[in-house]
Amino acid sequence: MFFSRSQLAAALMLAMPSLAHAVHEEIRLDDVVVTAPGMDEPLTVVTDPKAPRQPVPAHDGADYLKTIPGFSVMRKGGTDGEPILRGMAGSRINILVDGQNVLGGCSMRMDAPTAYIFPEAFDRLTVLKGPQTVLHGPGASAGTVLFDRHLHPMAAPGIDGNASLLLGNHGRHDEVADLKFGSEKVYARITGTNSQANNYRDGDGNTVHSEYHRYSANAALGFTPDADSGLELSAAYSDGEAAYADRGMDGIEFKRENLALRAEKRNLSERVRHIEFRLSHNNIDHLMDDYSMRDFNPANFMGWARLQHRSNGGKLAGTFRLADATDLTVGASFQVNVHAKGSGGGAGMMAMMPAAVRDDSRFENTALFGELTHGFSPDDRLIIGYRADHWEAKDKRDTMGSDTAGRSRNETLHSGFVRFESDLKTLPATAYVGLGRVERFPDYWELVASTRAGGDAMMGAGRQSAFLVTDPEKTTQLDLGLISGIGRLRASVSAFYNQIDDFILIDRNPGFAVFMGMPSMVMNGSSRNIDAHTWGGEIDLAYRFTEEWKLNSSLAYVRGENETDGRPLAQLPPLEFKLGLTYDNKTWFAGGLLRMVAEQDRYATGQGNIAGTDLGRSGGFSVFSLNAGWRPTQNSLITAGVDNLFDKSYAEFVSRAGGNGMGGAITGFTQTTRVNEPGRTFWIKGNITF
Ligand SMILES: [Cu+2]
Repeated sequence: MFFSRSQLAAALMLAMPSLAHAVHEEIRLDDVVVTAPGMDEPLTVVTDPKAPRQPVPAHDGADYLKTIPGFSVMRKGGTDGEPILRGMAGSRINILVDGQNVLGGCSMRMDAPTAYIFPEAFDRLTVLKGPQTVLHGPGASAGTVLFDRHLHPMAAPGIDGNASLLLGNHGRHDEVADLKFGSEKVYARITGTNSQANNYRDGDGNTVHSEYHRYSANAALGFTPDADSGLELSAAYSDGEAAYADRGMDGIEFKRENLALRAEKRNLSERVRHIEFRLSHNNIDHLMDDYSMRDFNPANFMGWARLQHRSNGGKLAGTFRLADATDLTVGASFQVNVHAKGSGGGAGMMAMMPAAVRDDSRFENTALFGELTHGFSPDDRLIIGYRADHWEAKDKRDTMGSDTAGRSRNETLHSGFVRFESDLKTLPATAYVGLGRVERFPDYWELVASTRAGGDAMMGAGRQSAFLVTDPEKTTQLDLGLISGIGRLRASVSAFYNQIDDFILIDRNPGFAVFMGMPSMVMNGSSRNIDAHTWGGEIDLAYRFTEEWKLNSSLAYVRGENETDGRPLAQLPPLEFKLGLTYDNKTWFAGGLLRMVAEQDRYATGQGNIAGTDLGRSGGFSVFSLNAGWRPTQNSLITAGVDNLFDKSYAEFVSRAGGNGMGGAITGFTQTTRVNEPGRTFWIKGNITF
């Protein structure tokens, strides 16, 4: 993978032994079942995506992120939730799969980038909070999420890998196999995942329209002529279907075809520490309809829609040692995303009427970036970064669909940050303070899938394009925090305050859109710029009171204001607290997890982001879960759990309306204010490594 800031920091640490980092190594308290991974380095959380997690995640990236303090997930059904970091969703979080931006296709946001990520196929999950890196892509004002596969030579000729099997109630079963075979110089890696679940029941016993089936295959051929060099060519294919509890359609196809090439070289010389090159192609083909996975409802006359996103991307970056304690990473990258759309109206025969899929937009980004790390002393570091993004976007719709058809816009945006980190040996602790600014270009969903604000909901409002009027969003954020390890205690605090100029707000309002030349009533999303600020943070704490017993807890909070409208900023999750107690004697282990979420009485009904809008007040809840497990051998692990032991009926504040079709309830399902979370869920998982 790419030479990240943490690797850079690690490289510097070699030259300058740091107490705080040594402390982390020593008392890093790994949980067998991951419930709330803590911050290891300033603003960085690293977790193993192959480890079991509680509550049992759906087989896509969002639910894996939900265990990390600061993240929440907007539920739409059984899978494909929308990840939200500190209340920020969509392209405010830069989510990369092996360094690639995989943008979903759905204009109704069925497929966040995480819908195409099957975490167990990856080696490492890294979260970088805040606008404190410029290396990974544009616009990441809330943070960066990296799902990575290692490009390492094999230790010895032969075969290694791992496999897992998961079984749960409601027909849940997952199978994963990840195999690597070859020698020290060349390897082949084949990974396959399959996951299936029926509709789950909420705590009241109501069935939620949520069944899904997902599968993926990945094949890679790697050349590793020496320990410092690697070249890998890979191909990936995945598809599946998912029922949605919150809307008038289901996802019938989520096809991803991917080809990628990456090369890296480490330690070329004293001066040239690392060179990295990547090229990738992604093709997303998504189909949704209102008749394949649900009963016919005469109120539904939407038929089907096919949406495609074709992306090409590339990057070249190098890290150079300018002086003993000064490293500079510089690079360039490009990305081209072309979106296409086709739809058919009506149900039954009408739905079969073919409509051409044609391009509706093209977004092009080229960027130059640089990040410098300088150690003033063995204990003090300064990290600064700057990034210039050139954007070119084109509205490729016809005049029936958009009143800015054929128009283009060009913009050059600037982002940067400065951060100071210090290892305070007397505490001991590592403290950091950073100031960052991100200029984020509006994404496809904000510019093309949403109309402009102020449309008068008259016939043809769907044509009132946001393409030329929605401005880039500018976030200026202060981050500060502390990571400490004292004896048996390990704790971290991260706090932030930001001012967001031209925050892109989505208003949900009734309007008209044109389907197949016919005006139809829709709940129209429109985008506009407002000024806002948010503040909050996360605390995590772990205390090992004996060799076997450990307590851990986390707290996350965010609060925000829409200054333009004088209302609370929408889609911000309420205060959340987690408390876990685990016993582990190296052979047997067991744990309990209490998750408490406060009520949310700060909301702005009808306002939000591209994934959803506020539904009103939500009540607080507590959910209790248990897990236990056994390590039969060093290379195998069996875990089992009960999530939501007391079968509590509850929903997250940031959610979508439940059991909700286009013209009322989804036939055969109960309508609920929000999509309720699963009731009592049993699961058992086996992992083997070989
Ligand atoms: Cu869709």
